[in-house]
Amino acid sequence: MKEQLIEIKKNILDALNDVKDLAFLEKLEKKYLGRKGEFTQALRKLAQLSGEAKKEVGSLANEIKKDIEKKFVETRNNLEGKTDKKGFIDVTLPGEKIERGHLHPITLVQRELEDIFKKMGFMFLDGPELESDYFCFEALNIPYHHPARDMQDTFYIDHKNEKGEFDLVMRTHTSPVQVRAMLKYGAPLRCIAPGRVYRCEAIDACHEHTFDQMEGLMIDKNISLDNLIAVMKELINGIFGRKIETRVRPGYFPFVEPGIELDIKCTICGGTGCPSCKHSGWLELLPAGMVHPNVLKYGGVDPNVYSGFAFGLGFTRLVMMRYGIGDIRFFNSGDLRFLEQF
Ligand code: FA5
Repeated sequence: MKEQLIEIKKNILDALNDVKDLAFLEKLEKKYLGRKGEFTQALRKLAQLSGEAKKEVGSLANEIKKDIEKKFVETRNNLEGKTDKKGFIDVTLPGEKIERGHLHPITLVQRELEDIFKKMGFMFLDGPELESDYFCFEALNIPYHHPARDMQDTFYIDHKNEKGEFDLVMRTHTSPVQVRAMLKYGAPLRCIAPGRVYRCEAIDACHEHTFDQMEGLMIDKNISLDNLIAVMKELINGIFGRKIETRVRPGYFPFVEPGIELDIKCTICGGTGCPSCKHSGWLELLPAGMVHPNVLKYGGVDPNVYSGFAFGLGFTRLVMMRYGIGDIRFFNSGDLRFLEQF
């Protein structure tokens, strides 16, 4: 009987080596291990043995049964594309796609802007988002009780100085970097400082409470409005790669004199009016001006020797116009359907 069991085992293992599909595997399983299968029938004969012979053949039969079942499981796993415990990998299976991250549209345009400004000799700076009242307003020619503070709705942090005044704010604009840069690097100076700013704002298609700006500053001898307009044109042409209609109007900011506003024709509606441009056809994008002498002094730069211009690009709005995004609220929404388009 021992020989018979060994013979059946050999036949089963040989047959399993040739299995090509699950249907055939199931047939074999039935043929050998089913109720009327060859191996099952052979085991039944064990009952006719007695004593030592029954013990000996019984233990061999158990061993063979385990081997056969193991081989059946392995064969089934291979056919179903699973790996066995030894780490078998079927290299012919198609690979699994690994999701890759990508850059946010703001970062993409920021890199383009950095390329444009690098060519004009500007360096890139960073400033703190939690800013002192001094750098955010005071050093920009906006004293504590000046009504110009109301132009920017501000998130104050619950922290007061010895005079009992709130002295820490989430920066409302990137302009504090102007004075920080002058104090650190002196004149002459060319820099841009992109970054996040915060305002207690009523939200709509073109206003967010958290958005990006990019400050620009150039200080040297004999800098004039001509230099400012030339740099602004370079910026607009570089980003849009085509002619975009612009208009310049006077603007008021306590830290520049004179101040201007450069608007671009809305690229979403082409100027006919839509929610992104508050139905005016124009988008306020680039306020700028000649740095006020008081601000130069706060930065330790002599206004009798140096002059300079500064601008505060509405960065998030520029990205909207660049990609034709009709609603600013998409940027902070975290909605992958939006983000995955870039
Ligand atoms: C300023 O923040 C000045 N610091 C800009 C400046 C710098 C002027 C240097 C002169 C010299 P304003 O508050 O206008 O200015 O904001 C600048 C730009 O930010 C706007 O033109 C607009 O494009 C964008 N902006 C303003 N508020 C919002 C908002 N709530 N959501 C999205 N973009 C905004």
